Amino acid sequence: MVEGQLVDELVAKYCTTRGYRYSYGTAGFRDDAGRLDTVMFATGIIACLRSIALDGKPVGVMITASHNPASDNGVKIVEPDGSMLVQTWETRATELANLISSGSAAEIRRRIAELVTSAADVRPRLVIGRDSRVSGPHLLECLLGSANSLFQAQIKDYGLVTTPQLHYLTSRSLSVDGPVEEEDYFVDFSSAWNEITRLHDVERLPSAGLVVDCANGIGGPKMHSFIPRCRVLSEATTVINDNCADALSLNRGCGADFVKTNQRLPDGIRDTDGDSRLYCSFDGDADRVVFYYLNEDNRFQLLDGDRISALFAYFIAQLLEQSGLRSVLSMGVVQTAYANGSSTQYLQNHLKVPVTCTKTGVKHLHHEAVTHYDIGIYFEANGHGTVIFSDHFYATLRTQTHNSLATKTLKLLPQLINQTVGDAISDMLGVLAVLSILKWSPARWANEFTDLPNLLIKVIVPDRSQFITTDQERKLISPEGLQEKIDKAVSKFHSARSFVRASGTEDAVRVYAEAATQQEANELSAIVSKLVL
Ligand code: 16G
Ligand code: ZN
Repeated sequence: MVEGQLVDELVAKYCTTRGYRYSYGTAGFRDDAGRLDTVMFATGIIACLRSIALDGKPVGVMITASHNPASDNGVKIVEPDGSMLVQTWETRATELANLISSGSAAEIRRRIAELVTSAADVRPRLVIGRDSRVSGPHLLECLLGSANSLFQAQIKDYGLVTTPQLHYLTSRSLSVDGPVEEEDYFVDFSSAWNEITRLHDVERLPSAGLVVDCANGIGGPKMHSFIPRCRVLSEATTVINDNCADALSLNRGCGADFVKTNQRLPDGIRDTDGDSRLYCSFDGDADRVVFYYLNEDNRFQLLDGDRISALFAYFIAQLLEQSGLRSVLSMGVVQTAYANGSSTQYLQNHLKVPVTCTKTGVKHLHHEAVTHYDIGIYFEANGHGTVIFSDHFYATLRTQTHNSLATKTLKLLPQLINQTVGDAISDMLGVLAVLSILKWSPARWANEFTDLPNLLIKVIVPDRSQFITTDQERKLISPEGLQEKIDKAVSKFHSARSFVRASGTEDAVRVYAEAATQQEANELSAIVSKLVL
């Protein structure tokens, strides 16, 4: 039985940000860091209850606001297998945070007592990490305030880690008896890299070096720990924007989101640097990566999530063919409506690989990839994604006695790729391994298809909740009549497509337009933007 007085004391001490409305959205709770104390306290309770409901299995908690400005922060809960929190529990998290934020003292006391006493007599286990934001330690204290005082949780705090590290360490804590350390992450992925590059006699990268922009986030120090363990890369890699001690520089003028949104080089790289190097940018918590290079005219060329999917699909299809497994193992790509139409055409018509479209947000893509394919490749155009391999994939490869180079490579790939969630470091390794094995320069990679010109803009509307979509966000059913008008506008342009959806992370709607020429895409975008206002 929980003492009412204890609850009162804890709420008074840790829930100083009351009166706000909170919502556990696409990527957990996210807000200005100064408004999150109450959310963290509520998240401590929900994470413990989730662990108890799963018989004391380790549940992950990551404190991060990814690519948001340095003054924001956030938190998300990770299932014991490393995947995102199941949806029904997202609702519970939202409800509890709002009750503590706005309920009366008596209501809060009653609800918390109910939750704690109805939980089975199991000691919960939490695996915690945070990114480099200065608000992290204080928010962690608020989370521990409930997890320790109400549940006496068993806690493993990994301190500063990337989001994908936390997902990986959570799933390892489930599968391994005994202590799991951050070192395991470094060892597992660097060993896979060293093995696959040795198998293919890779002695150099197919570009004149690699430059990694770490968004001045937690990816910077992690890359410095990781890269020296990797053969070839240790000599070929330059890490920039790695100053996570300068709190305000996080995601500022650099990082995956900046590069993708502005379609330009981040601070720290000049277009006079054109020297056939390959560049990539992580976001603030290193779960997203996009690549780019400077072409012969020193012009910036982006290689985004669509390109990463296409590269993996090309390579794995070839391996399946060579090992005679193309008809035994199913492989498909999952995209969102933002995927460039050319990439979808390329996958379906050129590579003959099935493509499915889902709603925006990693959990939707992940679910689709797991449900449909033995090898499920999913990337959002913004660089969020990974490749996942089914039990049937592993079982099939175990029965392969004739170990050709292709079969050996297929066996190694799953170890190189963090399957729990998109991971900038491991995705980067995957891309570099494929490029090195194929001996493809960045320009050769870009040559596979030409993107349709497009434009993505944000429009501020009075009420974005009016914009309700269907068909994986490709069509509007509300406001009434708007979709017909968009269709009519689209029909006036060549190879055109446009859709409108409410953002899940900002108070705005997003308008995407794509057409045969940039001028047409811009015109279409202007027409549709006017229609939504
Ligand atoms: C979140 C999602 C990201 C998605 C973005 C869309 C996760 C971990 N993150 O950041 O995948 O692309 O939202 O934002 O799922 P929007 O709804 O504002 O367009
Ligand atoms: Zn992120």
